[in-house]
Amino acid sequence: MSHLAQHDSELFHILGKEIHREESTLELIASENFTSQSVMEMAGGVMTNKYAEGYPGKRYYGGCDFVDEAENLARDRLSELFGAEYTNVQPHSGSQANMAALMTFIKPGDTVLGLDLAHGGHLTHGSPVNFSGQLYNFISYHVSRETGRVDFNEVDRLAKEHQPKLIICGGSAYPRFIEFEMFKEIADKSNAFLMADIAHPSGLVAAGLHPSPMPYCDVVTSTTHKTLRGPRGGIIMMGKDFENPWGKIAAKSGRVKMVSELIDSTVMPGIQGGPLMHIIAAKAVAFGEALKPEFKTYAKNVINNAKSMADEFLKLGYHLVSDGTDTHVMLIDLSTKNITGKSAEINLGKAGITVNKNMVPFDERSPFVTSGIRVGTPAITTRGMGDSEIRKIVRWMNQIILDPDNESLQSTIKSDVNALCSNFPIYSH
Ligand code: DSN
Repeated sequence: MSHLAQHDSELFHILGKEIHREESTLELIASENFTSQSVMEMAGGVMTNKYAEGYPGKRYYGGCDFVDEAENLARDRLSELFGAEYTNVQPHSGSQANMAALMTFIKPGDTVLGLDLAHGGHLTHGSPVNFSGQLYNFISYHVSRETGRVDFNEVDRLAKEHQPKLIICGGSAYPRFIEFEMFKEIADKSNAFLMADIAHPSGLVAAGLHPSPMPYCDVVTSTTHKTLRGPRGGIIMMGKDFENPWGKIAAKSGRVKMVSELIDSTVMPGIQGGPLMHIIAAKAVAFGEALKPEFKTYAKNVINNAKSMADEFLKLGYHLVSDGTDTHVMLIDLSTKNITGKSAEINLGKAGITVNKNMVPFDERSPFVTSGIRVGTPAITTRGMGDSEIRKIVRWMNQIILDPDNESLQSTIKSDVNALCSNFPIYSH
């Protein structure tokens, strides 16, 4: 740090402001978290210097002995964490993990079912502004208006009608357990591959507190920086590897290639070049942390805190999509509160409470305005906050949502937020 201060005071100053922001505000964005200092040390370390295109033992560059050790450790720990026979730790992000999985299992133009973005899905699950919606024929399924949960009658009907090659389950704003078993039944009936995107609940899955996709899904993708609390990045896994059904032959041996080999080559050289070895090594650190018993306690606290948060919002008369949560995330429909998601995000931000505006199912507003906000507990739980802090935070949020233009209220709450945060420091120095 002193080097940065000495050699680039401009960036050092910007970094200082970001550290202060993270320490002094309440991070309720459901996809964010605070990594350990060990993870950051590895992510900021010398492995950033190394080119290592290829995979351990089969690189296109010399000098890879130690990055090979780090990548092997990352893969082994990840396999142990999720009970996965195959893992790939190289995707730079969740979107690249999804791109690699889709490009391995299906061809451009093929039909895929994915959860609509406004109903909790993700850009890479078929949004028309994303590669997924542009390369493949995505058909969206939705949540039911009554329950806020995936409408399996619709998924079943769409699968029969469109005979998809692949179905994606999971998303970025789905507060309930992903129903892998139900999706598997439907995928089997239409002979479709089943892909799970567990970017959001992966830490809860790792802790055994959310059902595992491994017995049901052909391929599973995730990010590493949300509930899993690692560095920013992506991963791909398979519970069981299998002979590829497309008859692709390995050039040298003449044998049929396994799907794992196809995924590996889709990631590199298919869509990525040099892997980020510092990040892969930092993923290994995070997976090691997630294998410890303390991580299970953390994940349990994340869910308990989300339940307290949901309970307090419901008591105050808010409409939560699906009426609550099983996980770390809640989607709050503000359409009866006379405020847009955009205005709530801005005004809560002025009081030091960070959330993101989010479309809600059947939203009539645009994604830039929205009728809802998404909130989550992974980051504040890492700080050590619990039930009483959570209820206090929700009451502050309620005051601001009911009186969004009251600047003096925002500034009073901001001081309270600062005081609360100072009792729960993230990094000790
Ligand atoms: N942007 C992520 C999220 O906030 O959930 C998903 O990619």
